[in-house]
Amino acid sequence: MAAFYSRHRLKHWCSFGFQLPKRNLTAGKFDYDLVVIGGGSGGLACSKEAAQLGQKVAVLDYVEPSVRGTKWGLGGTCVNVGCIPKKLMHQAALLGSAMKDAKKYGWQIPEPVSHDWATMAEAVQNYVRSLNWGHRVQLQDRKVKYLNMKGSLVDEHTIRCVNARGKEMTVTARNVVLATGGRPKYPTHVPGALEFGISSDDLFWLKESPGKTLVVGASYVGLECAGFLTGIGLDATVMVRSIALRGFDQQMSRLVTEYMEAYGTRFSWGCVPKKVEKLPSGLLQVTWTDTQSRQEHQETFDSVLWAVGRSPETKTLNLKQVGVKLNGDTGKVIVADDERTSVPNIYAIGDIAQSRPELTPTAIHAGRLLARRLAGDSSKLMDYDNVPTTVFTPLEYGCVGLSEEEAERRYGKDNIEVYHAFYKPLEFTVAERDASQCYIKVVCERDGGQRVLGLHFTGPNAGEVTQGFALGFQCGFTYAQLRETVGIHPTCAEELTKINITKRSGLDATVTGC
Ligand code: FAD
Ligand code: NA7
Repeated sequence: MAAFYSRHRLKHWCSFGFQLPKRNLTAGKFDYDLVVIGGGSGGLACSKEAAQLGQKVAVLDYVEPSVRGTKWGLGGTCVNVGCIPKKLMHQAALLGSAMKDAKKYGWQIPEPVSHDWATMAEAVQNYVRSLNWGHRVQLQDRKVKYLNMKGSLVDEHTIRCVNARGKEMTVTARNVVLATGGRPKYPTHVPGALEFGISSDDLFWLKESPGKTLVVGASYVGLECAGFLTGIGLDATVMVRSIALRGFDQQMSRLVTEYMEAYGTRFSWGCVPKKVEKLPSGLLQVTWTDTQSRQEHQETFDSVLWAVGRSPETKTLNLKQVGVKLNGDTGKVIVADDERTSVPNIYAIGDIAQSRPELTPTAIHAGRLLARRLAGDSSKLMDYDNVPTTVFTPLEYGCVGLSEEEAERRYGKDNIEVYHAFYKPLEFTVAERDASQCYIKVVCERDGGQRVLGLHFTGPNAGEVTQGFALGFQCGFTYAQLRETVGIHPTCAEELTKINITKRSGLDATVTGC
């Protein structure tokens, strides 16, 4: 207690300019208190927080070029080949739709309007490079040693570091955090997949348009990529092996894909790729099988984008030899609630950790909390429940909590109440846009206080809408509290506060009037 008070008082002094003595725990035994392997969302957050709390920290980040040879800078998946370039390209697509709407609102736009990939790509890539630079500066400012080297474990305290030229060194650390993320998978059983296909690691760094594209895989990465490609005017097809958006609420998933189909994305449902061949023209000829009819089909594309999942980067870390246990099926690191692996001083956060959402904010939050625990500053654990997310498809889909299916599975169909509404965003009216897939669903416990179990929203700015309601979720809000919340008019989010038709009633859920 006394220690707490004195540290607390020291922190108070710091706000008046006094310097807090660094709590360097290495005491000469190790080079660092903490070495983080992987400078992505989780690793950067963890290393910066630990350094801020007085630990001596190094972070290793090394990008193995993609199969196609694409490389990028510091910051990991989200910054370079994930959230950031994806959302910016989604924005490029939304602007295309906005331009169509604009005419209805009186804007005179000379026809034909066309999109130039090279301009968009250069702007996006320059922005990403600025983020790479920003991360380097931040590490320097926080006194985190940045090593642009590939790390692997020699023993539980020793890390072998190798740079791009093959130069080697070792560093030692009291604690090690693994945060090496994941990379796209390739269906290596499909001839031509590796030679002729690309992955999301390449798409965002292409200098020239991918042209007519086949996207194989229908999870959110596949749908988002196909969505923005369609939106900027390219011919895009999604090949779906089974269902789209596995793990998400399937009614919402259908609305997302129905909208995409209406918007121009083609779907090949129930199909699997068989081979990819390069024709003398340079076009890629794809042969695939319809799993229902067993018939084979062929079509040519300019690009084939594999979005068939991601593998954790755990293979080259020498984990097994050091005793870090992995899940045999997924290759992910098995972690306890405090992110600790089977080796007590080694932790894993972000996409490589088993049963964690593959999302940037969870990796960042987990990294910060872990740093605080390692520095002895807090004992707070990461709460992985009720993490909100949004799929940035042409019609965005945001959700937090349980899908309807999962709520039924956990509570029983008779023990949940599902409120729903089909609504029309005001901005769609003048623009004469079809709003058939703009839908809201709130899944609640049926009895007691009707605690909200899941909230689902398709429509404009779904991420912004869902983020706000995620706070309610964190506070365990009920249906009654949702209805008592005063809406902001006229918005799409306010429809959530007005929701009153249950699925059970069978009544028409179309919102009419204000
Ligand atoms: P990463 O960010 O992947 O960082 C790992 C780093 O470690 C990389 O830089 C890697 O090169 C490096 N590394 C690997 N091995 C070594 C080694 N041996 N030595 C040194 N360095 C190494 N999440 C969202 O929240 N919102 C989104 O909209 C979103 N969109 C996405 C879109 C796409 C196309 C993809 C692919 C992902 C998206 N994600 C999104 C997921 C998000 O990017 C990841 O969940 C997040 O980046 C995981 O962070 P991480 O710290 O675990 O790993
Ligand atoms: P996911 O979520 O693993 O989904 C992979 C998709 O690819 C899914 O639709 C699969 O269909 C499909 N798939 C997988 N293998 C094949 C083959 N061989 N042929 C055809 N289709 C296939 O991966 P994502 O890359 O979209 O996302 C992974 C994470 O990265 C995500 O959580 C983000 O956080 C970032 P299935 O449903 O198995 O039939």
